[in-house]
Amino acid sequence: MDFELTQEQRLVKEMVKKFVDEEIIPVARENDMKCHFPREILKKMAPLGLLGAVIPEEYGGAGLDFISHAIITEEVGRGCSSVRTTLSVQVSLVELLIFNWGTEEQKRKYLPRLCSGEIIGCFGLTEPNAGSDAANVSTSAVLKGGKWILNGTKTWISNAGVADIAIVIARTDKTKKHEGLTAFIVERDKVQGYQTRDIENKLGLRASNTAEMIFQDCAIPEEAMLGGVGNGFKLAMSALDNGRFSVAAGCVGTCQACIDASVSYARARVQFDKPIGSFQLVQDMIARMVVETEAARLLVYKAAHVKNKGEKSTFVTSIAKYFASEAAQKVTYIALQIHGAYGYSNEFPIERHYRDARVATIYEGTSEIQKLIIAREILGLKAFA
Ligand code: COS
Repeated sequence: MDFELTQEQRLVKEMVKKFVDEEIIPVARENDMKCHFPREILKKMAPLGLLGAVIPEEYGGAGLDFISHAIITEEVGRGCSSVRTTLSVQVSLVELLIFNWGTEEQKRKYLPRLCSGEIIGCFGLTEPNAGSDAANVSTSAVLKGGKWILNGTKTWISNAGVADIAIVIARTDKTKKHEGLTAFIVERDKVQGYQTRDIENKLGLRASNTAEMIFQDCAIPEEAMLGGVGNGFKLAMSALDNGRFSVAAGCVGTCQACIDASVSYARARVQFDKPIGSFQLVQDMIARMVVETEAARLLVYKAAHVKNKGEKSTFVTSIAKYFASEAAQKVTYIALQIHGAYGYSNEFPIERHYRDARVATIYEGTSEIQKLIIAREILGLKAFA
């Protein structure tokens, strides 16, 4: 076991840290206030390889390993969870899904354009009645005259309102539950009967896009199917194995941002004639933040290690996602406490991190779902059949 980063991973960290400090952090507050989706930042990330870190170079990616992917995602999360969410969807849910399940033609068609930022992707699984019960999808896909006809509504889909392509999980067989689902790639500007409606007034992630997708007799080509008829549920779960990893890495970044801000605040803020960082109760808070963050980071790296070996990573990923997203709740809470009233205003970034972190224990599978996945692996017993 080697806890040292490789030379390549260190260089990646240095490069992305500089990018985040110079290009993401200075505009994060304003983008949050204006609910502005920062497409211009994505354009700058692409040439650095940040939009396709783990995709092989032959498909337009940077060909990096999953530890590097974690480092990039953590650093972006340190700057802004809205940008990190967009990145997580683009790389972990869309690109890796096409890379792992697509035909050679689909990979060549979409991956270089996704990695270069020419197109943005989204992943449509969740529906009004299919959240934690992901197999309960009712959006239908029926093959008629050589076209798949989609009907139904997806909700809470990150990037949907700004995405050029959407991976959509739909029901192709009503007589089956899990095996009745299939995935499709929908190209927005090539179809009719597909609309999106932005979800406004979110607690956090205000500079990211979240939308509903509405399909009404939307005809897509037969070859738009991804990964085989009946494989939609497995494909969605494998996407979440990567999406949850990315959320976990982003949460480590949020935690690190809170530590950095709290340390400098606790050194500078004087009360009772002393920097508040010299009080033991504040030191207790700093120590708890550091331990939570370090443990979360190591769990993310462990999941990355399993992914680098090409092994199934559901179990370790759920552990990392559960721990890191819960850590982000605790750490943002403590950071706000250290900042006192100043933390309650957006004059300091803590207020934004506090709001942005909240969704991390909910999206891409709640903490409760992660615990069911972890426990059933150990027990060999499922909570529900
Ligand atoms: N990769 C590949 N295949 C997987 C898989 C994975 N990570 N997880 C499950 N599968 C397969 C199983 O192997 C099983 O196939 P077989 O019948 O051939 O063995 C099939 O998929 C059904 O799996 P399972 O029995 O685990 O399905 P459940 O309905 O019990 O799934 C949970 C339960 C709760 C784990 C699942 O529905 C889930 O993760 N829900 C949360 C959804 C979510 O995170 N939504 C967030 C928004 S999406 S961005």
